[in-house]
Amino acid sequence: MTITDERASNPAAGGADRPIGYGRIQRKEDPRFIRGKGNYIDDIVLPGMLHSAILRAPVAHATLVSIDTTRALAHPGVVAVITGKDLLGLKLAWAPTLSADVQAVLVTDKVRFQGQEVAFVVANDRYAARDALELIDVEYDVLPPVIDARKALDPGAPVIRTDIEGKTDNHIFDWEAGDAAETDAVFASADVVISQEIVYPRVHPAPMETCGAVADYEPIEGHLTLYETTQAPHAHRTLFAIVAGIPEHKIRIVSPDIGGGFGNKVGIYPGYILAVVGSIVTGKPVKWVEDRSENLMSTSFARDYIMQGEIAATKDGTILALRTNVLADHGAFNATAQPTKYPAGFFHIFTGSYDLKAAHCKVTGVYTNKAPGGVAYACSFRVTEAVYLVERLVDILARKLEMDPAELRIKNFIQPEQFPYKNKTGWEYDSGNYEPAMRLSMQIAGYEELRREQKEKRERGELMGIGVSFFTETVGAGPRKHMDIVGLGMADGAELRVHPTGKAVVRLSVQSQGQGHETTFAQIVAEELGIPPEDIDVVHGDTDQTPFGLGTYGSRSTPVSGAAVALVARKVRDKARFIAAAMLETRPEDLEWEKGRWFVKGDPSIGKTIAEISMGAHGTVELPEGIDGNLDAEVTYDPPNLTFPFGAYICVVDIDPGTGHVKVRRFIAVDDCGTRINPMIIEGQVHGGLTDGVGMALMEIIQFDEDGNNLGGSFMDYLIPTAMEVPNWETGFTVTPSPHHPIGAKGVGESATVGSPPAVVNAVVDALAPFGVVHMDMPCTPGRVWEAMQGRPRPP
Ligand code: PCD
Repeated sequence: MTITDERASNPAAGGADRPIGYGRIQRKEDPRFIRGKGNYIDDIVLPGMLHSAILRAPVAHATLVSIDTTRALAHPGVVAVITGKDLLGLKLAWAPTLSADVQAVLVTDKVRFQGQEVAFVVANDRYAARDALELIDVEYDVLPPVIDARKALDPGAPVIRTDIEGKTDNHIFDWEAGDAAETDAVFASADVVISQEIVYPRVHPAPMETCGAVADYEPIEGHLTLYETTQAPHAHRTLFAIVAGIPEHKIRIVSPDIGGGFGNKVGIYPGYILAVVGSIVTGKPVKWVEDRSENLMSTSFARDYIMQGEIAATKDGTILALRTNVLADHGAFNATAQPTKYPAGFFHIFTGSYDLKAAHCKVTGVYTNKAPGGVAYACSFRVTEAVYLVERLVDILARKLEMDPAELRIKNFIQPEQFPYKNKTGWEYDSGNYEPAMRLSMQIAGYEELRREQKEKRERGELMGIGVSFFTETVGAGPRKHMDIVGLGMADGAELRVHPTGKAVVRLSVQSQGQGHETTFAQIVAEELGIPPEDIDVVHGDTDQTPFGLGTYGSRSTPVSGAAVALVARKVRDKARFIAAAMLETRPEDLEWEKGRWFVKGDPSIGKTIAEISMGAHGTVELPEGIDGNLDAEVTYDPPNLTFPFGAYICVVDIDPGTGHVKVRRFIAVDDCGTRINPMIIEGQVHGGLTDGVGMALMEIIQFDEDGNNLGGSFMDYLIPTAMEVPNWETGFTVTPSPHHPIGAKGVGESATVGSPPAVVNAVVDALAPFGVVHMDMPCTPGRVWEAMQGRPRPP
């Protein structure tokens, strides 16, 4: 392991950057990954293990008339075929979702989206299972589907959720935040009002590894071991106990290495439950792994918000108020992952980074005949949608007022002395210092020079666009008194043991999917105790070995679990002081800490290192009253607030006037995630998120035809960016620590996905300004850009 202690101050950060625990060290998990020795779900092979496949509905909306499994059962190698009727008998046909709705595990009455689970085949091998799917005879009676969310509430629209007693429409919820009357009053007297419908289309997290599970039910002890691609092993265990009626202490969830989560692996999908049922029914371990199309068509989508947004401002560009009305397409079951009290997630952070007089938002959720989900794909619960809305609107305002979009933003920023800042919809931003971040990104970009270049090019008819965005994220959910998921408070645990020789193991309730937790969480302990990171083992992803906690999503691991780890290390340090005092025959209050050791005040030559203290604790030293013989501790951390990282992004695009093709020429990203642990990992997180953002802005969309056929069900149609489509990222940072986090860190994992789509679209629209284009909806594909140039913008 290369350790370069990155303690040198960073001029751009005003000298404040002091990365934690040796800073930019290489990732401890990478030797295993780059040698192909990772252990993913499909690598798990248990003795006698069976394989499975799911029959999926070919249509979006249909009554299930009959289903005949005789031919499939007779197929060689097939061990069991399970239908919805079988599940009804087991009371497992419907499972609770993360949003207090239910979802069909297998269809019993009606198909509600194309790709829905209809039957489950268990066989000796994968091929037999797949082949048998074609031998299941199903008769459907096709019904008219609801595909356009705008028509979901029309009188006479087909009712999708006939399973809900008394349901006569497709309405799920209405939710609002802010003060409507106050906001309307500000709008009524404003000099300038701009308004725009902005669509954030349906996209998919599309992680490299699809979802999968291996279920191993042991009938004698009644013990279930479930290997699963999950971002939240403990929450899944509790839900499985509730759904399957297996006592919680007899369930072990193991989440091994995960090939990307991005929110896709938060929910509980029918496939996981079916693997368990398959194992119970056959008495053998059962593996289920979905293919790419199954992943894109049936597991959680993200976004799908139709937003009508408005800004009220003065003539000189002071933003006064924001209001929006949103139609949220939740698909056939409301399975959105978010804290219970927030049906639209944290969308009400849509006031962004600006100091406003008033704000109001209303969100209406509807059912359609599409896959359920609405996951926080690389976004803390709808913050992506919120940031996209406000950052597009601010750009539209800048155009209207003929102001520079960066200067307009700077003029309206919440000022450093206003933090902690209470916004108009109930959030308290912990800390921020926005203008330096914006100015730094402008400096890296050479902003004025770019504008000059653009002017010249415009005169020559070339299409160059410069897009600015500024975002505030809302991560680290969340205080237990406000936030829970299906009744489980959003806290996280950490356990730390220092072994007699001074090596340590820290056990986490969160679950890495590639973010590098094995490295960064060891770094936090290293910072607090002075044990080198390579001597600290990080254990996660196994409910039998780790403390309870809600898991990894919404960039909450560092804000919540990272805090737990810092505090558990401090607990150990405090205990070590008593033991060191006993060893040195002095009083604890006469000792002073320096990284890695307690020493006698005034005589640094007399002291004990953590390793010596640990040996003392486990050895023969006489321990003080009330101190037991170990250096272990545990903590459950309930965050007092979320953390609010932020960033300033600038994107430069060139558009080919002949084809409408958008090339992202440059992208400058300045991020502030408070105290940084590992700058290299942070850069990796930012690079990944920016790539995601370019993908959504330019090419990714899950679309449907009018019959409800999914048109984005493979990587032939659902395009994701490669190295060819992205530029060399130019990153910078500022450091504004979180005042309430023990080490001042904020999350960063999703920041770039949140901040980059508006920067790219703002750049595209800026390039198209000569054509009078004020807005265009994502993805800005060549076809759509070309149509916009002809004055014919196409709705998604
Ligand atoms: N960090 C540092 N410093 C600071 C912060 C942070 O260093 N200040 C680092 C840490 O430690 C880690 C990372 O960085 O390692 C991240 O973090 P965060 O922010 O805390 O986050 P998390 O929790 O850990 O994670 C999560 C995220 C999310 S959420 C998502 S989407 C994505 C991201 O993460 N995903 C992923 N990133 C990533 N990466 C990878 N590789 N893979 C993946 O999958 Mo969601 O809600 O789920 O949608």
